[in-house]
Amino acid sequence: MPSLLSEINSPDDLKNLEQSQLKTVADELREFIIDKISQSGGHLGAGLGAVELTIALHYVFNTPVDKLIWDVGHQAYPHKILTGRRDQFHTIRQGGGLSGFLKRSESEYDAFGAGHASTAISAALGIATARDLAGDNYSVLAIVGDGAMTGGMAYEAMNNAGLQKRNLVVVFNDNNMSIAQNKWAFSNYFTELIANPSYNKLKSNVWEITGKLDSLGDRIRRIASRVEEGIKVVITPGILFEALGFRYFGPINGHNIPQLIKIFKEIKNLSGPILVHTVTRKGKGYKPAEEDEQALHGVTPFDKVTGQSTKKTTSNPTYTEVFGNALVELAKENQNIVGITAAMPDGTGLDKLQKIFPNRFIDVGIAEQHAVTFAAGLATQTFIPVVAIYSTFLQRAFDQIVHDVALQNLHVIFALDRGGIVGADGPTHHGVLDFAYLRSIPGMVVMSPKDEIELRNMLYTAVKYNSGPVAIRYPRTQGSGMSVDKPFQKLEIGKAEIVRHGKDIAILSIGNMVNHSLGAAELLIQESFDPTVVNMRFVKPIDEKTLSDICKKHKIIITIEDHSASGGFGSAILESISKNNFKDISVVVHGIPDTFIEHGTIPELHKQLKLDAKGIASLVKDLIKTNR
Ligand SMILES: Cc1ncc(C[n+]2csc(CCOP(=O)(O)OP(=O)(O)O)c2C)c(N)n1
Repeated sequence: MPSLLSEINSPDDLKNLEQSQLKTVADELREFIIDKISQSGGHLGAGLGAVELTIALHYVFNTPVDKLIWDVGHQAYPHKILTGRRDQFHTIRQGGGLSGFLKRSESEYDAFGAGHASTAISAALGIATARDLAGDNYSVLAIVGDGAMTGGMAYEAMNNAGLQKRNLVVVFNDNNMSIAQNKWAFSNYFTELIANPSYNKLKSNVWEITGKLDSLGDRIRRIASRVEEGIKVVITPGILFEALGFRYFGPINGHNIPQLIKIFKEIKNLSGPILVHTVTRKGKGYKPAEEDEQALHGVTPFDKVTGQSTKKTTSNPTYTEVFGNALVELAKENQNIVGITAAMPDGTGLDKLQKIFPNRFIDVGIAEQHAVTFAAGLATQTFIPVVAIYSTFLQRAFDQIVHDVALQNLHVIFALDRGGIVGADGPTHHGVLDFAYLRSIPGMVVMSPKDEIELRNMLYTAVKYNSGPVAIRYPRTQGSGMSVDKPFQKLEIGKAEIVRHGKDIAILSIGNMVNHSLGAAELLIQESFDPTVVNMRFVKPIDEKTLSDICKKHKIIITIEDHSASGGFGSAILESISKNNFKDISVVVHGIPDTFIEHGTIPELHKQLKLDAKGIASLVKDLIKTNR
């Protein structure tokens, strides 16, 4: 018998099924996701937890006319499969394949693009406003996790939605987990409440009593005002949302399809802002993912039976690990060091600090803006905050870096992991704008290490610097595996290092591109070219002394960066050359062109962008030839 899932090519096919068949669809969908993601890797737990929710939403609502706006988008794999992308699903996150997040250009069912958290309610309210202005009539739903609810933007949007009173549904998908344990003050409250037997008994009574949902709000209030303290508990989960102008429904079991369908059908025709609180289990239906929600949030290919990764592990530590270990070493010596993460303790390597100095580790939730100003506050009191945030997510906190940190010249250290091309997560996650947004800020020091030892030394230098904000930017990859068992060394701020002396051309490089440039130099030497290679180390301040020497000895410079060619490291070199009036020098800036780069593996993308050794060598060769 053909599986039900194989017959579903759009939500219309789902709607043609009997409600009693949907449980089978859910089972098949889960199996399909586990099977495919075990081969390709990707986000696992969130999607498994949202299977029934997705089915119920597409069953009840008239998508794509009705709009589903998924927050982050990592939980939208079931949505992708049910909306015509089942047969391409095995290509997810691979070059040329489906995106791992939501993308308007990928499907008309992806009403709004995502990848970063806490944006869905704002986008949904914008769409709802457009609908009303155009005199249209369709439903708009934002599906938001409890992790995403730790981001301030979610409240900014709810506040505005509550005042605008437009028809808008927020489905609050509460699995009590972010990637790590969620840092949401209300989580404990909801968890205790939902687990409370008297609450559950009262709740089912209330559901029976209240009957029709369109009068639920008023009737619950009437009931609650009449009865004892106990029943008041029933309405309290909604108080937060009700105060913001939302009518609250829930909490309901987000794995119970009939219950989900019932509530969605009933709220569909209600007006005003509505919040449906569904309680789900991250990784639902797959034991390893249920048992270790954090580890199986995002996975590399794995063994379906054990849940263990099948990826061959090499022993080289990642830059993240090197950073995490170095920070612990430094924190042992300096009690003022405090590590701050925005919901990514493992991803940033701060979990190491958390284990050893839990008091000096703070996870602020998905709240990058708050993280930065919070760090600024700490820095005013002589603490040394190390704010470890992925380059792409720090984009959010630009004003906080400017206004709260730099303007007051506070000693805050920014550790930007995932600088440069990040691979499978694609354009929402590439960290290719950071040099530009950081170096434009007065007083900011911006550095990027060529290898693991330099990363350690940069962190050490940043701790000792004590004269204002410092940013260190490093890539997602593993290091070279070099021994880092060496004492820390303080670097001179703004001092470059010439790693190869030549005469035909100067290749000025930064960060992970220094090695690629050295690789290019090797290829060029084989063809009798003789390039100079410089590890500039600092995007700000630029080493003008070294640059002056380079300009005197070379006629051509090429700058290489794993960053947008516009406004970054190469631009800093050009500005410096222009300011100092260095003469008779031709400069080519090579980085990422003025376009968003899709997903693929890091080596594939570097190759495509001519940021690998071969690509750099070919550019250099052409330059030398045309300048002869
Ligand atoms: C601005 C921003 N910071 C950090 C992240 C990394 N991130 C991706 S998913 C996630 C957890 C989201 O938790 P939740 O909304 O509860 O969804 P769940 O995975 O539990 O379904 C985080 C922190 C992000 N996508 N965007």
